Parts: sequence; structure tokens; C-alpha cells
Amino acid sequence: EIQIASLLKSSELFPIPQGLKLSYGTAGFRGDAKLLESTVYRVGILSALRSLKLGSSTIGLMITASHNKVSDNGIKVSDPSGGMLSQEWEPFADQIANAASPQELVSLIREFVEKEEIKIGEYKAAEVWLGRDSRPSGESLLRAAEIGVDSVLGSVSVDIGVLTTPQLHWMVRAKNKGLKATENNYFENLSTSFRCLVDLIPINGNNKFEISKLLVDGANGVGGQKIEMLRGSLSNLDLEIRNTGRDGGVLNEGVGADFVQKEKVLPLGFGLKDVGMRCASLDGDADRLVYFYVPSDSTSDVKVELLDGDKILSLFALFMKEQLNVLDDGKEGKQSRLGVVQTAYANGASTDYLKQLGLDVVFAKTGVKHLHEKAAEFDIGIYFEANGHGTILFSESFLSWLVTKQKDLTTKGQGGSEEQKAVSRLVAVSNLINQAVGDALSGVLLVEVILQHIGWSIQKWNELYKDLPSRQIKVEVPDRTAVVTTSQETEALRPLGIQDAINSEIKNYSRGRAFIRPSGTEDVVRVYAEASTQEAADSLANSVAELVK
Ligand code: 16G
Ligand code: ZN
Repeated sequence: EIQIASLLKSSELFPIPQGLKLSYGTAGFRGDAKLLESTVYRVGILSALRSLKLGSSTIGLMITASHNKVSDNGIKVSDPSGGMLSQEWEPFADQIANAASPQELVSLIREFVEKEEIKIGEYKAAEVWLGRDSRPSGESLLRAAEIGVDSVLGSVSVDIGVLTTPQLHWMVRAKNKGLKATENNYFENLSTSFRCLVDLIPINGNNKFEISKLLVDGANGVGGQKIEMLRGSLSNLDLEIRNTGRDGGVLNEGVGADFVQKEKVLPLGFGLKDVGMRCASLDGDADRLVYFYVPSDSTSDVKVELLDGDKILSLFALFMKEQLNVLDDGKEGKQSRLGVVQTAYANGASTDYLKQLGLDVVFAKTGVKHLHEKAAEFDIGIYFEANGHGTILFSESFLSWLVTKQKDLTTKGQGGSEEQKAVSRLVAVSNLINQAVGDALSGVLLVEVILQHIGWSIQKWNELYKDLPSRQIKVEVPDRTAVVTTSQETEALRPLGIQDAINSEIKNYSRGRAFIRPSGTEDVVRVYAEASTQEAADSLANSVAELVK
């Protein structure tokens, strides 16, 4: 009962704003930062309970609104594995975030603690690690989260500072695996595994190419700052970082991966002077990455050639497959299952390409947690959303097979064999890539080392396949929940009859494809269309949008 008193007392500090209605959504709670203190405080309580429920494993809380405008903020929870909060707890998150009074909040918590059989005060201290991006509202919101965590008996909050979202997830994962888990350990891990892959680049004709400079758009956010910190410990990589936020630019305003990918225009600070250069753009919390370049036929009307998540996925898949082929051909090889996961937004040309590589391609619903789950079913699962969020997952059993194999080959004196190199590359990739969530920093390093490995320019990489022209539109509707889709979001089940109408539109276009889905982050219905020409894709998207209105 002392417990209840302390919760009631602290919750009175954070009254819920009138009329606020939030949902945990695809990626946590998001909204105007000024309205979020009560939400963040309550998620603090939830994460302490989550830690207690899981035997006091460390839980992470990230305060960020990713690519949204600087006045917004948000909060999401990292489970002990470094992945997203278990979906089973999302309804509870919704309930407590929307509880109208301290009394209601406390009784919801009481009920939940009983139902989940959470033993408060019996375990060793529960720990919640709190990180935030560079948003100015982050500091006071972090304090609110701390008060939430600390008001649950037996739990402590640890402020781990300004971080990218993937850093927080990585640190939580490492901590719970009993590994070194500081930010410095994160950087060391990246630079060591990058170096290892660089050392394994074959010395033959095709890659005696000069390492050209990579231009990075830091979205005026935390990613640009962190990649600058990393730069000093990297050799074989020449980086020029723009939009670090120090030169007066505003977070996500005219910059960043979301902007470049959605608008298909250059970020601020980039222009004709950069023709042909390899460029990368991070989003506001550095969990997304896209590449781009200014084509040489740009005149005063500067164009952009975008290499999105699908293209990054294709490059990764190509490289991983090449390494696995060496092993599968070897006498002691193992048939390994390499799979890729995309969403309905994946460009049709990328899916064709991946299938033609002979890969298992599966589809998941939009949102990282859905892709992640499916990728985890393979020995090596690569997932990417077209928007640039993605990573590579290695199953525990496959990874331990690899590590054993690596040792065997070394003791047998086959240290320099092709097989041994392929095994070492795969092990290095498993260390470099952030297996907790998509990470623009590890993504950049892996893209860069693969390009060096195969001796490709960004233009050459772009030629893997040619994107089908596509168009996205958002339609404001009174109630987006009226649209219900199949599990892969490729077909609408409701409103009744709408899918038939969409299908008959699609029939009018060569290589036409279109779908609608309710957004998980905004009050809109999204329309996606692709077809063999841009005009056709635009026109298909418009007619489907008319059907939604
Ligand atoms: C969130 C998701 C992102 C997804 C996007 C879709 C995470 C970490 N982020 O940003 O993966 O692509 O939502 O937004 O899961 P929408 O539902 O509004 O189209
Ligand atoms: Zn993000």
C-alpha cells in the first residue's frame, strides 16, 4: 500500500492534458512534445513493471519522434532482447496512457500487476535505461520518465544520455547478454568489425578502385553527431558529414532519409556541386538509411537518383549469398536458409530481382516489429522497408555453427582458404550489423565495405535493377479504421467492395499494382501505386485515392 501511495503522489505531478487520446501504434507513442509528459511518465511505470516481470532484465526507453518535426516527440520501449516491446503489452500501454485520473491509473496498474503476477519488491532491482535523441524537449521528458520508473518499488532508472535509437537498443541487448554495453563499446564494435571486413577484401583486379568520399546528410539530428564521433576510429572510409545540426539547420526540416525518400528531392546542403558523388541520408534518430546521388544529366533543375531500402537490401542479399555459396559448395558445407523480408511498399522490380537471385522472399505488414519477426525464422534473415529501415538477423544456432567452423578451419591450418574467409566475413557482418533494430550507422559501414569489396560505384550499384515508377498519396478520412486489410496489406477486406474497384483500376495499367492501408502513425489512409511509367503510376494512385474518399 506504500507502493500505491507513491504512485498516486507522483502521478499527480503529471495530469493528462484534456482530450488527449493516444495509441502505442507502430512505433510507440508520438505527438506534440508539449502534451507528452504524462504519457512518458506512465511509460516509465510500464517499463519498470516489464523489467520486474522479466526477472529484472534491463529494459530500454527511447525518447524520440524519429523523422517527425522537431516540436514533436515520442517514446518507445525496448524489450531485453533489444527488440520492440512485446505486442502483448501494447493494450496495457494504451490503457494507462489514456487513464483520465491518478485513481484510474493506479487501479489499472493494480489489476495488471495482479493479472501478470508481477512480484513487486521480491526480485533484485529492476533497471530501465533511458535514452533520448537531440530534440530540445527530450531532457524534461526524460525526467518525467525517470520519475515514473523510480516510483515503482524496487526499480531504478539510468540516464544513458543522448543517443540514436539503435544505440539504445544495441546497449540494452548487450547488457542483457552480459556483454560490455557502453556507448564506447558500441563504437568499438563497429570499427573493429568494419576493419575485419576491410582486411578480408580480395586483392584482385576488380577492386583496385580509389575509395571516394561519402557525403552524409545527418538530418540535423543525433545520427550526424554520432557518425562524427565514430569517424576518428575508421580507416578506409572518407566521410564528409553535412547537416549535423550545428550549422543552424533544423531537425528533419528539408533534410533526412524520410524527406529524401518520400519527396524524392535532394536534402538541403546538397546540390549540383555534388554531381555523381555517393551520398547517404540518415533520419532524425538514425534508424533509417537511404543512399542517393545527383545524376550527371542534372541541369539547373537538380534531380536525385534514390537508392532506397530495397536497393540496400538487394546489395546485402547479393553479398551474403556470395559468401554462403562458398560454404555451400565446400565439402563440409551446410545448406543454410537465407531469406529476405519486404513489405507491400517494396518496389516490384526489387522483388523480381531478389527472386531471380533465387532467394526466399516473404512479405510482412508495415512496421519493424512485423518484419523482424519474420526475418528471425531464417538462418540469415535480411529485412528492409523501402523507407530505409532494416537489418540482418543471424539465428543463434547458425551463428554458433559459423563460429565453430571458423575455429576448426584455423586449427586445421586452412586459415587462408576461401571458405575460411567467407566464414570470417559472415561472422564480421554479424558483429557489424545491429541485430536489435535497423541502424543507419552500421548500415552505412556495411554498404561501404561491400562496395569496396566488389569494386562498385554507386551508379553501378543502382543498375542492379531499375525501379518501377511509383506514387504515394495520403487521403484524409473521417475514420481510417474503416479500412481493414489482409495480413500483408496487399488487399483491402473493408470497406466491402473496394478491393474489386481497385482491381478494376489496376487492370487498365501495364505492370500496375496498387493497395491501400490505414496509417499506423497518422490519421490518414495511404495509397500506393506503381506502373510502367510515372504518368501511369500517378494516374493509378489518383483513381484509387478517389475510391477511398
Ligand atoms: C513507423 C515504423 C516504420 C513504418 C512506419 C509506417 C518502426 C520503428 N517504425 O515509423 O517501420 O514504416 O511507421 O508509417 O516500426 P505509417 O503506418 O504511417 O505508414
Ligand atoms: Zn527513425
